[in-house]
Amino acid sequence: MSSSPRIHAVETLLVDVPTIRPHRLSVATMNHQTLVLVRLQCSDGIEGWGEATTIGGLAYGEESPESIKANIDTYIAPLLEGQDASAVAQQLARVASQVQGNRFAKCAIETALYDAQARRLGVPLSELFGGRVRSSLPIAWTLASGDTARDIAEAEKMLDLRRHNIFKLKIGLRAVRDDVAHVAAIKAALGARASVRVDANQAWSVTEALDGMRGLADAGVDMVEQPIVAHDKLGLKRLTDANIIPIMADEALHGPRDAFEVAAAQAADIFAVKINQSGGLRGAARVAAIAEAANIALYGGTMLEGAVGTMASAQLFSTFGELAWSTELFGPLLLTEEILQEPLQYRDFALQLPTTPGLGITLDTDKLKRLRRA
Ligand code: MUC
Ligand code: MG
Repeated sequence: MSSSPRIHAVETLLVDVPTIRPHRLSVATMNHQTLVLVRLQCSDGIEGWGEATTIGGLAYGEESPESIKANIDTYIAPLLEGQDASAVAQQLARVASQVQGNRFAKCAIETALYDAQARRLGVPLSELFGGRVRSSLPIAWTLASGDTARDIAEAEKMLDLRRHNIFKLKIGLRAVRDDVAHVAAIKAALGARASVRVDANQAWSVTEALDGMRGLADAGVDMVEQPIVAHDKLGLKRLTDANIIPIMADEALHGPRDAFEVAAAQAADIFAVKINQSGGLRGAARVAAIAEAANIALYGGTMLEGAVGTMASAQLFSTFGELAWSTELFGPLLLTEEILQEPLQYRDFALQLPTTPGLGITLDTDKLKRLRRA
C-alpha cells in the first residue's frame, strides 16, 4: 500500500518584472508588477505552483506582495509542511481555521495545492472544478497609457494582430467630462470593430458616476466597471437601477459573502470574478455560482497576474457555463519578461488552454533565479 504524498516545502519568491509601458489606473501607475510565486514541493516528486499579485503595493488591496510573502512564510507554510498533499480540502480547511483574511495569500497556496494534485492525477486543473466547457477564452486588453492617440494606436495594433477586439479603458484620474471625451474619441476611432468598456476603479461619487454613465452610453461604450467606492453597495444599486449602461462590480466583491449581498440586492448587472480577490479558486467558483443563480452575467477578471495566476484563472473560467462579457486574462502580455519555458498561446482574440496536467505550464526556473528578489 502506498502512503500519501507529504508536503515537503512551501517556498515563496518575489519576482519584480517591468511592464511594457506605464499602466495608469486611478489608484496607481504601474511601471512593474511584483509576482508572489509559491512553489510547493511534495514527497512524491510532484511540484505545484501558485501566484498572488496585487496592484501598486497597498494602493488597490489590503495585502502587499511583501505581506503576502511574510504571512505565507511565517504562518501558512508551517501549517502545511509534513501534511498530506493529496488531501487538498483538508489542508485548505486547516489554513482557514488558523488564518483570518489574507485572501491573496490563500489564493496562491490553494492554486499550488490544486496544481500539484491535478499533476498527480494526470489531469488539467479544470477537471478538479467540474471540467471545461471551452478550450479557449476571449481576452480583453486594457488601454491605460493615459494618452488618447497612444491608446488608439495600441488598440489598432491589437486588432491588426488579431489579439484583442475588446478594450477596457482605465479612467478616473481626470475630470469626468475629460474622461468621457477621451473614451468617446477612442470608441469613435474603433467603431463597431471593438467593444469598449471602462473601469473607474472607485474614483467617482454617485453623482459623478451618473453623469459619466450618460456620456459614456451616448458614446457607444458597453459597460462601466466599479465606478464608485467598493463598500457603497447601495450606491452601486442606484447606478444599476438607473439602467443607463450595464454596471460591473469588481472591488465590491471580496468573495462569496459580498457576492451574495450584491446579488441579493441586484446591485450589479455583471460580476468581475477574480481568483485572488475571492480568496482562491473555490471562492471564485462560488462567486460565479451566486451570480448565475441571481441571473447576473459573468466576466473573468484579473489582478494583472503573471503566467501562473493567469493560467489558474483560465483553468477555472473555462468551467463556467456562461461568460457573457469575456475575460481580461492578459497579465503576462503586460510584462517584459517571459517566465515560462513555453509562453502562453494568445491568438485569434483568445487565450488557448493547454491540455497537459495541472496548470499546463512549465516555469523557467533559471530565469526565476535571475529575476527573484535577493
Ligand atoms: C481591475 O481593477 O480590474 C484589471 C485590468 C487592469 O488593467 O487592471 C486590473 C484591475
Ligand atoms: Mg476593475
